Amino acid sequence: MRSVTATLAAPVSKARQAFLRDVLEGLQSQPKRLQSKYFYDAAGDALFQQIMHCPEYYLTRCEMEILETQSAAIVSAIRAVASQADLVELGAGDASKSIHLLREWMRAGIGNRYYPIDISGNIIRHLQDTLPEQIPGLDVQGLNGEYMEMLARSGQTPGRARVVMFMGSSIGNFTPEEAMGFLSEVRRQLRPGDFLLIGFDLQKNPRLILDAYNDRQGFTRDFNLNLLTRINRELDADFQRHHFLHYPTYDPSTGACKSFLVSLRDQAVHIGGSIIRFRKDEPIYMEISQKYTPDGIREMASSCGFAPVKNFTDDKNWFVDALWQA
Ligand code: AVJ
Repeated sequence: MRSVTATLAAPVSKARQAFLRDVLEGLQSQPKRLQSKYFYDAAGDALFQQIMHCPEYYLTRCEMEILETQSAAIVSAIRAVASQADLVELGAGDASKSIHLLREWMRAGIGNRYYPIDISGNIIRHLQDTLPEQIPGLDVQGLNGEYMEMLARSGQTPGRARVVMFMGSSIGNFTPEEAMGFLSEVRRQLRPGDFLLIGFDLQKNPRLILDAYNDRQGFTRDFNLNLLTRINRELDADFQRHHFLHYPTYDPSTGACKSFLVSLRDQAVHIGGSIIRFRKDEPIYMEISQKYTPDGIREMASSCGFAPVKNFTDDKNWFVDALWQA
């Protein structure tokens, strides 16, 4: 039985097809690029956990400080306008930061429904299992899928406002133009009076930013190289990781923090039946983590149809959770 199934072609899932299409399209463009949303397979999830514990990666600690110390203030700013509301979180992850807000949310009696949205089914199952125990009375309605589709699915309960959370500087993985398109789309799904709570990493000493994406232990390098390993495994490819150099950059004049993998030699790589050629020193653009200024954040709000309500920052002023109203 085993040998029979082994000779059958592996089922070509829709997800694999989309992954292959995106990878080939990206590597056949000029300049070559890959999409950072594919970083997060099981190994990528584990590496991102390691990154979050690195001394150089300040983002998580800054936002944790904001939510630990200012969740009550965030909830009262919302409560001042909306007496009852549902919470929706885009890219909820393990919710280790959001849990502080959820506690205040329940305490304030503003609502008990929480819709965590995540592309990882494992994450959603985990939240569904653990959160109701940690926060008695919380009604967790996990949604596994793409942000916009699931946001539409979460729907609007008549008589209740919605508060959409998009934390952790996930918005940074869009270019400013892409971010504008994405947030305008979120706005279209909301009604006047609804809220968006969104995390932005701020422009600061360029050295600090570059170090955060170039940790000494090499987790960020492995996080980038892991996508090549994932492509090898899932798309029948033959990348050799040691023939690529991880090259992180930060441009303080634009706030663009970009990472590249640079080919160390002329080489050809087979991917799902296609051949991709690399010249020595040719880069693959892997990820952007855009950094913003307070002015840039305000401008982003108004060009996407939101009114800024209040900014919540950490003690060092390195990170902002901005509360906007539709
Ligand atoms: C998960 C998107 C917030 O861009 O800072 C960390 C991902 N990339 N180190 C970020 C990441 C390299 C991270 N976000």
